[in-house]
Amino acid sequence: MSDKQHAAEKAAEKVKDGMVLGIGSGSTVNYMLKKLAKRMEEEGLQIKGIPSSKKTEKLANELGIPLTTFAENSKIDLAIDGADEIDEHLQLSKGGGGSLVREKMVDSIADYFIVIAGEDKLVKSLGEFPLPVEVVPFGWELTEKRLANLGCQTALRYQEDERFISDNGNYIIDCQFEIIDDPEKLHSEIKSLLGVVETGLFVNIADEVIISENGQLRSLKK
Ligand code: ABF
Repeated sequence: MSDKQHAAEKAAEKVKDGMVLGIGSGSTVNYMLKKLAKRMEEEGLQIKGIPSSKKTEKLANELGIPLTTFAENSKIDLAIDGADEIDEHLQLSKGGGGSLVREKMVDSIADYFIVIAGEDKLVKSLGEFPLPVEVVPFGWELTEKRLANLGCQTALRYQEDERFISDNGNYIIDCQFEIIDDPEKLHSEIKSLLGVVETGLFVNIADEVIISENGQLRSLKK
């Protein structure tokens, strides 16, 4: 079993009967969903999920996991999501899969948010992975210049030769900074730029990180 599957299955064990679960996105979360579906079948566990992407919604439907919306539930008991980078203060860089806006809306409202990953996602400082920033398509060229003025190399995201379009109908600009030594400050600076919808910096949102390294589980908490 891979490290990410190991961490994902451990997190799936933390889901309790009756919970409203925020479901992240990505391959690590997919392992968690499969384990959860198994628990629901074997133990009769009942939950309702709020998915953070259309891809997650599709997989949950295929696995028979009941879903709900913010219209029906304004509260999430537990959210479980992956990340692209995790620093020692539990600050995250996310959005490599392009779902950062919905992920942040889901993860930040949860009473408790667990990040799941293999050890390879742990970093001393964020920034090696280009920071995804979701922007409004209108005038994206201007927004890109504003981002570049903060001192990063920018690249509009493409997928199969087409501009990548997020689940919200927006573009993603990946921003390569040399190092992100103050995620909170950088997030505020980027958020204040006209045309920016959201950044992939998840600052002070994670409550716990479950990491697996060579089959050994570790939990990092705030
Ligand atoms: C989502 O999926 C993201 O925010 C992150 O970009 C990515 C992690 O993917 P994986 O679990 O496939 O490494 O959680």
